[in-house]
Amino acid sequence: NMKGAIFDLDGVIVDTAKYHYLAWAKLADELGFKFTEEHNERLKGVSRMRSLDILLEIGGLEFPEAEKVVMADNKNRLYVEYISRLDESELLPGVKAYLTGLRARGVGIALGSASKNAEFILNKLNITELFDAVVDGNKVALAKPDPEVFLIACRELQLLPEECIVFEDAEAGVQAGQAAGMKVVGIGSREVLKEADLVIPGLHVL
Ligand code: G16
Ligand code: MG
Repeated sequence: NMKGAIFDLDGVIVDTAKYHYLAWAKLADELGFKFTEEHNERLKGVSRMRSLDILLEIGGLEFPEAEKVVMADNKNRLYVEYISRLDESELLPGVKAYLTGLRARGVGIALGSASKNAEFILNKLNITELFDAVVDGNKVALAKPDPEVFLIACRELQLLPEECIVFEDAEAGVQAGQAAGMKVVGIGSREVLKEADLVIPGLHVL
C-alpha cells in the first residue's frame, strides 16, 4: 500500500553514469593513468568528492584538498557539457509510463539523488512536473548509505517512511532506503542488490 515513491536518478531514471565516466576518464588520462568502465562501477551513487577520492586511490595519487576541489570542478564542467545534450529519448525504458501511472493513482513522487545536477537533468528530460519533491546533493549533508536523503524526501511528501518505497540501482542506496525504514526495489542485478526487497531489471516491467 504505497503512498509515496522515491526514485534515485542515475541508473533508475537515466543512465548518466556513462557521462560521469567520460568526464572522470579524461581527468585520469590527464593525471597519467587509465580509468576503466569497471572502475566506474565503484562511483555509482557515490558523491562527487568521494568519487574523486576513489579515482585518485585507483591511480595511486594524493593531492591537497584545494587541488582536489579544482579537479572536481573541472570534471563537473565537462560532465555538464555532456548532459546539456540530454533529452527525453534518454529516459530509461518505462520511466515516463510508470511515473505517470503513479501520479494518476495519487501516489506522491520524489527524487532522492546524490547529484548536485539533478534539477538540471530532470529539466533536460522534461519530467520535472512529474515530481512533488526533489531532494538532491545540494540538500543533503550525509551520503548514502545514510538514510538522510530518503527521510527528507518522505518528509517533503508529508508521508511516513513505512508509506514510501525507494527505487535504487546502487548497493549504498538500497542500504540507505532500508535504514530509512522503507521498502526498497532494486533496479539491476540480484547479485549486486541482494539486500533489496525486490529486484527488477527496470521500471518497464512494472
Ligand atoms: C549520481 C551518480 C554518481 C555521482 C553522484 C553525484 O548518483 O551515480 O556517480 O557521483 O550522482 O553527481 P554530481 O557530480 O552530478 O553531483 P545518484 O544518487 O543519482 O544515483
Ligand atoms: Mg543511482
